[in-house]
Order: sequence, then C-alpha cells, then structure tokens
Amino acid sequence: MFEGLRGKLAGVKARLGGVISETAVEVPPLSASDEPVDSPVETPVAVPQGGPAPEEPTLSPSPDAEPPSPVLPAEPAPEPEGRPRGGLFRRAKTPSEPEGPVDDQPPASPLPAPADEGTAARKAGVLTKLKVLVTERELILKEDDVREVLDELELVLLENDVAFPVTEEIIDHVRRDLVGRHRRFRESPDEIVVETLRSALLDVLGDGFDLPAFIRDHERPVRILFTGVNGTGKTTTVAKVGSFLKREGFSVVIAAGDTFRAGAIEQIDIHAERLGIRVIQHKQGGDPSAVIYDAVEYAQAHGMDVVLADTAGRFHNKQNLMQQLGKIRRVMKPDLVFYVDEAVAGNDAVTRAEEFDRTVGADGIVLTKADMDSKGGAAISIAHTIGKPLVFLGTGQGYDDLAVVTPEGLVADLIGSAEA
Ligand SMILES: Nc1nc2c(ncn2[C@@H]2O[C@H](COP(=O)(O)OP(=O)(O)OP(=O)(O)O)[C@@H](O)[C@H]2O)c(=O)[nH]1
Ligand SMILES: [Mg+2]
Repeated sequence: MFEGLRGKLAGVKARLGGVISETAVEVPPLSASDEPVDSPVETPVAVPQGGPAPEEPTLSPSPDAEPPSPVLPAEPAPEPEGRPRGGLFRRAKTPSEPEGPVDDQPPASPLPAPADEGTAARKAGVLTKLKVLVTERELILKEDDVREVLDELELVLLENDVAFPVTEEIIDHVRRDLVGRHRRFRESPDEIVVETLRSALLDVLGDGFDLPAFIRDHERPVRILFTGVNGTGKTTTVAKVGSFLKREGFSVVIAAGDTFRAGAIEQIDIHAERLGIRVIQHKQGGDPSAVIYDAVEYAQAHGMDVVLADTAGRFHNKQNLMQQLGKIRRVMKPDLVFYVDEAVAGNDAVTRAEEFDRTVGADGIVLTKADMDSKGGAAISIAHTIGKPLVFLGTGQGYDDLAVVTPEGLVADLIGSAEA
C-alpha cells in the first residue's frame, strides 16, 4: 500500500535532512527588539539550581562540526553576511538576556550581593545564562537552501496523485516550518524533517473519525448509508464494516439496498451469511428506500446497534438515481453517509467525492483497493478536499482487509520515524 509514494518521500526526507545538515546556520536567540517569529514556544530545559552543570547538548549529526562552548563568548560574533556554508553550526552571538523570569530560576539580582550570597547569586546568574544558551540557541534556513528539495517534494506529491491544492498546502506548510524559522539545535536534521513532514501531512489529513466511539455515544440504532459509483467496493465494504463492528461488540443488521443490479441481493446475502449478520431484503426492482426503512424498523424492534445500508452504484450526473438517493436519505434519516470510492482512482476519486458531497452529502469516506494503490494521493487529498474524514481503507478482498484510518497511523506509514 502506497509503496511508490513512501519510497519517494524517503528520498525527499534524506535530501532535506542533508540540506539542513549542510546549510543551516546557528543564529543567536532573538532579543526583545527582534521581529517576532512564528517559532513555537519551547519549554525551557529546567536547570536544577545548584545541581550539576547542564549537559552539553548534543549538537551535530555531522561528526566534524565543532561542539558549542557553553561559555558565553566575550565578544559578540559579527552578524553573518549572506549564507556561510559548509557547517551546521557556527558560534552563536552573545545571547540576549531572557525577557522574563525563566522557569523556576530566580532572575539574577541587579544589586551587589553580600559576600556569602554573592556566590549563589552569581551562580544563579550564570545558570540562567547557560539555560538561555541551552534553550535558545537556534538554527535558521533560507528559502534558497530548500527550494530545490521543495520542488522535488512538489513533483513527488503531484506524480503520486496528491491533488494540486493539497500539494500546495503541504509545500507551503513545509516551507513555513523550515524557512526563516528558528529551530532548536538539539533536534537532529532527521527529526526536523520528519516532524515538519509529519505536521504538514497531519494538517491536510484532518482529525480522523472513530466510528466505534461515535456508535457508543449515539442513540441506537446508528444508521449508516453507503453510496458511491459503480464497482468501487460498496457491497464488500458493507460486509467488512459489518464484520469489524461485530468484532467491536456491536449488533449489526444489513439492508440489501441495491435492488437495481442483478445478483446484488445474492451478493450481500452470501457475505452476510458467512459473517453471521442478518440481512433485510426485498425483491430485485423494488424501492430501495422501502427495504432500508424495513431494516431500520427491524433494528429498532430488536434493540440492535447499527444498520448498514448497501446501495446500487450510481454516478452523480445520473439525475434519477441521485433523486432516488435523496429519497433514501429522507426515509432512512442516516446518521452517517459514507462515500465509497477506489484509492486507485486517484484524483478522480477526489473529484467524485466532492460531487457526491455536494449533491447528497457525505459524512465520511472509505477508499477501497488501497492494496492496489502504490501512490496514496487520494488517501492524502480526500479529507482535506471535501472536509470530511477518511474513515477506512479497504486493503484487500478478505473481510478483515479493512484498515481503520487514523491520521497519525497513515502519516507514520508514509514517512516513518526519524530513525527509519
Ligand atoms: N483488492 C481489493 N479489491 C476489493 C476491495 N474492495 C472491494 N474489492 C473488489 O472490488 C470488486 C467490486 O466490489 P463490490 O463490493 O461488488 O463493489 P460495488 O461498489 O458494490 O459494486 P456495484 O454494486 O456494482 O456498484 C469485487 O471484486 C471486490 O472483491 C479492496 O479493498 N481491495
Ligand atoms: Mg454493490
């Protein structure tokens, strides 16, 4: 699943890490007069008063980089002109004093301290300054440094079917995160890259959706309607979701709502029989709203937790079929409408999901055949494009081949961790 994109991202990750190692320069911490940057507010490292000197921070992934001195330089280093290259860290300028009280450290007293208190006060002052060094020495990257890799990342995303606006979001996010941004030097380049890509992807993947939690919190029976174009895997997904929810401890009934296609009722019937799930069915050619209504009534009468309604495949531009779906919605009053499409359809799946959402509405997305999709573009783009969560990925033809999507899990799958 998504192996093509994963491989390409690994390449970009390594190149970006290399760029950071080679071109990032250490900059002094901001003084009060500096322009504010969007650097995250870091929790300062607590330096226990009177305890051992703070550990020398591990600075460099590059073996020949000079370790920084914890001692304050006597003279401020000159402001760098342009970009000095060839080393990750340069000596920092004299750091400015902290702008306010730092952590639990008492600020250094401006008054001369009595002799025996003097040592303690000086010690506190030095520790505070050391802490500033430890916590505030930062890295900065310039636009030029990352332009080439960002272009490469853009191409990789587009070639792997990530929708254009989503690609732009990701690139902007990564650029914003890296360029001109003060980064704490204690992060390794690899960590910086992984964290940046991770947050850019998480941003477009949104919050995800926990179906079992939704069902637990909701009045029963929870009614879920499955829609989508022909042959994408709706019926198979209904069976898989039924099996998943049974394993989660819920009672499930299926409505054989595809009364249109020959063999559709038998198909869902066979799945349900294998899974031990009750199916409510009418004859082929009947009104799908009626059978789905009966399934809801059955669930109510038997105190069941969930109704899963299969429907016939349809294209959004087939007006009569879309009207039929409108009627199903009115009769069933679904709590959730899941739009089902194929991950392999890439941008087409995203466009169709948008159109379905516009016409009949969707609350969540299922992308099937992810096992056959090496690109992953639809999975990355769809939630952000239509503003609805990607709930499941179909990962094969077996009943257990259903992956519950969590944005964190998906991102970990795509980019791994800093060590990977
Ligand atoms: N490899 C793979 N095949 C899948 C997956 N989901 C469904 N399929 C296959 O896709 C084909 C179509 O699946 P269906 O469930 O019949 O699709 P449908 O959307 O109900 O089709 P219509 O009712 O005709 O619109 C079947 O051969 C399924 O086995 C999946 O996640 N991975
Ligand atoms: Mg079907």
